[in-house]
Amino acid sequence: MFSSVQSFKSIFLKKLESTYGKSFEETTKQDQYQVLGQMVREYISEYWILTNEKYRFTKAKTVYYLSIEFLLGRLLGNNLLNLGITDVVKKGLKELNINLDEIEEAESDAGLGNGGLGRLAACFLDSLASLELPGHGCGIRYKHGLFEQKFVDGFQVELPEQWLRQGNVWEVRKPDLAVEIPFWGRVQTYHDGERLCFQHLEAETIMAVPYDMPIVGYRNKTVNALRLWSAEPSPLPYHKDVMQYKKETEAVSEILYPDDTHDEGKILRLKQQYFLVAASVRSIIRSYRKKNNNIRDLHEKVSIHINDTHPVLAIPELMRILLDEERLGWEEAWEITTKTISYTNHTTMSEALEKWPIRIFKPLLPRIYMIVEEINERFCRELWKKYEGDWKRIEEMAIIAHDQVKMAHLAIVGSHSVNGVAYLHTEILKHREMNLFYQYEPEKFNNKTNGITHRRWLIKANPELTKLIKEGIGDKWIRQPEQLTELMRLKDDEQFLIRLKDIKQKNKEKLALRILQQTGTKVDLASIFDVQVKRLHAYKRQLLNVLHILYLFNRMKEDRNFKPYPRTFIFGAKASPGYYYAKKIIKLINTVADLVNNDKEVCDYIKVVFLENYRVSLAEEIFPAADVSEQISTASKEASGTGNMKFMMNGAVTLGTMDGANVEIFERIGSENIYIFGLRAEEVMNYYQNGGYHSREYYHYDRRIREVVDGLVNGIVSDSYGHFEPIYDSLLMQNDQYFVLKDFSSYAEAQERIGMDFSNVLEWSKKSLINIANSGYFSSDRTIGEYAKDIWKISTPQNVLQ
Ligand code: 26W
Repeated sequence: MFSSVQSFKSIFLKKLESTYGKSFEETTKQDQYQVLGQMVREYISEYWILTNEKYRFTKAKTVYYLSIEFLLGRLLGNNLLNLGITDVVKKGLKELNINLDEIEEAESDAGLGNGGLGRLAACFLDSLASLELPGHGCGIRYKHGLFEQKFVDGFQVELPEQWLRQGNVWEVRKPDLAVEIPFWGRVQTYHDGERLCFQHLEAETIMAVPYDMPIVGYRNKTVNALRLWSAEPSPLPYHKDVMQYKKETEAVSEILYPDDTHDEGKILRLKQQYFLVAASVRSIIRSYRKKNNNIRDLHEKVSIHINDTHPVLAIPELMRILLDEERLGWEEAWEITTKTISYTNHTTMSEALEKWPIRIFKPLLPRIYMIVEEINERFCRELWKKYEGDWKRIEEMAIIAHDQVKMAHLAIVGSHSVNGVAYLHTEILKHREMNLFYQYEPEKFNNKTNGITHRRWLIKANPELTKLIKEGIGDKWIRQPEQLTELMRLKDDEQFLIRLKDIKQKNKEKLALRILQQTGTKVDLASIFDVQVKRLHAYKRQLLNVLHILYLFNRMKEDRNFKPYPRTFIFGAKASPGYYYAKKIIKLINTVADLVNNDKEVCDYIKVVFLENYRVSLAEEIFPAADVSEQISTASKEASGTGNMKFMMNGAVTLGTMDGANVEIFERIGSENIYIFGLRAEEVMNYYQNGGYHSREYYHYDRRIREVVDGLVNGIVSDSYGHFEPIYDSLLMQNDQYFVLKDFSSYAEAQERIGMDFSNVLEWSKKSLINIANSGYFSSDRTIGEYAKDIWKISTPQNVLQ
């Protein structure tokens, strides 16, 4: 089918016409996408079957990555790349006068995630398959992914996302593998001889139907699966009101919660979590049972990873199966469970730590609640042995306390490995946030610094740069990204540096076109493209960025001789619909954009662009075009960041705080190739503990700050729609929790250095090259290699069937 341009072309044409019953000329880009997608999926299925046979035959240990989010983005281009058939397809289409890029644009993003955590899961799947590791994802097939964002008068408006409107060519529905998940009802105990048994009665069941999506490895014939569960009514509902029952069931996989970090505590969310976990664990056990007969060896063949605490009910669910269905004893079941499960923490922000009130938990999941209670009791008893009399410690560590179930505590207690996502983050977990648990079981804790797949974020997103790198150092780095360090040989090669700069320039031109199309703003191609794209959060400090823009504006207005190096400030960010403050910041950025872009004296030097609906496919256009990467979170708050790595790999230079993985980027490239500013994590944490920060002093003593902050309320950036008092108040009345004013001057100073350094074309290009050369470490292949070896104990199976 893809063996030659000719055969591809003829099959494509025939299929196109037979599928749609119209002549080739009449088909739309969407028709063409659908048919090409189907062809690719068919091609994949052959390898999919072989991969599964290999796994079955070798009985290889398998990891299941449970995640409430998978932010995949588009799949066509990525699958073509990994299958190694991009060129054949591109050439064939070209002969038909079709541009592959346009077909790719007909695909909607699979946006089943909020941000970092969900995208990390997607990168991990790509790496697992590319490293030929037996590892599958388990998630929810939300009918609506993360909302579509529009700006109306500068305000964010959310529209329901509709990724399944045209169907999904990549998925395979497997109704024969559906499983029933019970909710509500009551638990009855009875005796079977000596044994106390439990029965869940009068439950309301929901059917979980799996849809499998192929995850294609990079040119290695490996195809793993992402199994997404869809909620449907059970065939025999005992309900009288069938319509009502249908609606309530389908609600479970209707929508992705658009909230990151704020735990809303809604029943539906807990339902989603148990739905994911119960369906996944049942299907994991079923597949284990097909190949193995002793359930006691489960942990030798299966590893279950929980991505943050959202799937933590996998722990009591596995216990339930081992106890109630397999009839093992508690100790035995517990040992198997903890040896099977491992857990990653993605945030230390207390608002994000999940806690469920017993009043919600217990009636919804009666049997699971009993098990959690017993886990808690046994755990507290163990603690008592070690810390007899230390009530306070035991209370603080308990899984159930003050009428709440603490999901992070359950995750730590019920797994054999707990990891953070960057060196600094893990240290903070060990020595602050989870210190009591670290004291109790230090050997559980470990770090796995995040990574990104260089296949999507470099090879796919930046083909020109990929070509240049190949010319410079060959292509070993494609399978071994750490080999990118070979580029260091070229750091003084002027010709190479010029070509690198030219590619950046081309990518900037492409992005400028997109900006013009979407916003009507014309940007200066010679300006610095200074980019901040990520979820909108107070701690990520988009505010610091925009206040600095206002400062540049003020200064230009008051001093006609002040001419900053021209800059285009580019933003992309969604705010959680209920996050009032974040939405204010969006309005502020849009208001500042209006002010700056329409000011005759300023707009030749500064432009502000806020791109709507930031998502994976847009990100792929943005990273390759960035000169400066804004990673300016309050130190200690950003667990890792992964955007920072995508920018770096595409040759942008970081302007950042010593936070998350920025610290590790800094360590690899040295201070000349990154712009570091602001408080360190230690200092921030000391201020939180001991006080001593008074934001008003910075307001009073720094005229730049005063003018900018006053501008929020005195009419400069306020308009008929709204003033920015809440932001003003957060800075002055609530003592600026995120140290925006404290870090302002060192940020402004770093920006000034950037302005000066950028004009030295060769020097800047060298920084860019050094960033690229050292980005291989941040490939998710390295990260997944570490998880596989240290946590999951899985390896590439022997290829038995040639
Ligand atoms: C309770 C709702 C909720 C939803 C999502 C709480 C917390 C989350 C996530 C933990 C938020 C998240 O995406 N965290 C990000 O994870 C990335 C991948 O590890 C890190 O790079 C980011 O620093 C971290 O903010």
